[in-house]
Amino acid sequence: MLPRPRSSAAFAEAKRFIPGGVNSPVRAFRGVGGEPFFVQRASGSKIYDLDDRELLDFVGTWGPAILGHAPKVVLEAVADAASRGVSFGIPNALEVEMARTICAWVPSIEKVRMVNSGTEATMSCLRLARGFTGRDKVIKFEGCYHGHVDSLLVKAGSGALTHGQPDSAGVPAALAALTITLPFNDADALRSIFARDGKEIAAVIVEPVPANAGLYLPKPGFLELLRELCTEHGALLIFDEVMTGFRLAKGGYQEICGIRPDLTALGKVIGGGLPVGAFGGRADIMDYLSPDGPVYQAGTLSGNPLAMAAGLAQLQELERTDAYRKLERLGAQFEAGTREALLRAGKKFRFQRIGSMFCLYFTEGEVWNLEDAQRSDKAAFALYFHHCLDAGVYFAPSQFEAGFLSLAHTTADLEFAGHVVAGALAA
Ligand code: KE4
Repeated sequence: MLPRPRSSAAFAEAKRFIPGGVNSPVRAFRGVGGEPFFVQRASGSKIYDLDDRELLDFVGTWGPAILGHAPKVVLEAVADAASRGVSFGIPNALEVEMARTICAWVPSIEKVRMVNSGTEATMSCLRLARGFTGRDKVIKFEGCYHGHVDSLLVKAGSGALTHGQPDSAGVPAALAALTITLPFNDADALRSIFARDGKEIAAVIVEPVPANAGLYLPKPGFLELLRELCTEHGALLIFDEVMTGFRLAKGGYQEICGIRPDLTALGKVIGGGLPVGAFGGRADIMDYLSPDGPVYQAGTLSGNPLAMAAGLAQLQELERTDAYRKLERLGAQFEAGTREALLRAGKKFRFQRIGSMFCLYFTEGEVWNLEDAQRSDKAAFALYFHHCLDAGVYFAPSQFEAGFLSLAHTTADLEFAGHVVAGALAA
C-alpha cells in the first residue's frame, strides 16, 4: 500500500472526534484493510486525494454521481437556488417540480414525499405500510440493505455485512422478531412464509436488484411471484430503488421488469449529490400520511430547495442526454475489458453487471444470493482492491458493495481501468 501521509494525518485527527474516524462505516476501509484516503476535490470521473493523487472513481459517492463529480449543470443550479435562500421550511415551487417529475418518470408513483436519505425513505415506507394494513410483520431478504432502520438491520448487507454486524446491537429483540428474513431468489421459502403468515404480513421490502452484497440479479419469475403473493395476501410490495432508481432506467428497475410495486423508496441519483431521499406509490396509500392521514412522518429539511435544484438539474440532464443508452455502452465496454483481463490472468472469477452497476466476485461459482456471495475470497479481493488503488483506480472498499460508472467515464478511462485490473489480477 502506497503511503498517503496527508490522508493518514487527517484520519488520525478524525478518529479523535468521529467514531471510527468516519461518518459512515463503509468508508473506514475495514473490508479491505489499511486506512481510507481523504478527498481533496473531485471532478468528472476523477477524485483527487489530500496527497494530490488522481484516482479514477468507480464508487461515485455510492451512486449519486451518475453524471460524474461536480457536473456543471448541478453546480449552476445549486448556486442559483442558493442565491434565493438555502432553506425555508415552507412549501416552495421546486418541491412540486420534483414531485411532478418523479410521478411522471415512475408510473407506480402517484404521490411522493421528499425526505433526506434513503434510510428515511425506507423507514417511512415501512411505517406507512404497517399503518395502512394494520399489520406488524415485514419480510426482507438476507444481504439486502435498506439503510439503518431498526426493523431492517436484520441480516442486512453493505457496511453491516462488511463489518460483521448484519444484526446490529441496539435493535430490540421484540422488534427484530417482527422482521422475517428469507434468502433472495428462494421461491419455495417465500411461498411457505406466505402460506403460514400471509394475513399478518404488512409488507415485503426488496432491493429488486440486490447491490449491497456485491450485485446479483433476480431469477426469472421471482419478483413476479413476490408481486402475486403480496396481492393475494393483502401485503404491500415495497421496491427499495434507492440505488437502482433513475440509475438503471428513467423509471428504475421496475420499468425494466414491468412490475408495479405499491411503494418505492428512492435516493442517491435523485439528489444530485445533496442529501435527498423520497418515497411514493399508490395515492390511496400515500394519503394515509399526516396531515391527511394517521401515519406521522416529517422532516425539517425535506424538500430543501438546494437539494431539489441539484436533483432536478441531474434528472433533467439524464433525460436530455439519452443517458441510459450511453451508460449501457460504457458498462458493456467495462465488462469486456474486465472479462479480457480475467482471461489473460487465467482467473474464472464471477463478474456480474446490469447497466452501469457491477461487481467482480472473487469466487468462481454463480452468485444468486447472500450465501453465494459470501463464498468470495475476501482476502484476495482486498489485495486486488489495494493494487488497483495504488495504480490509480478506486473501486468500492468491500467485496459486498457494487461499483458504478458515470457519464463522465471516457473510453480512455475504461481502457486504463482494464490495464490496471489486468495487472491486479496477475499480481
Ligand atoms: P442512505 O440512508 O445511506 O442514504 O440510504 C440507505 C440505503 C437504502 N437502500 C439501498 C438499496 C441502499 O443502497 C442504501 C445505501 N447504500 C449504501 C451503499 N451500499 C450507502 C453507503 C454508506 O452506507 O455509506
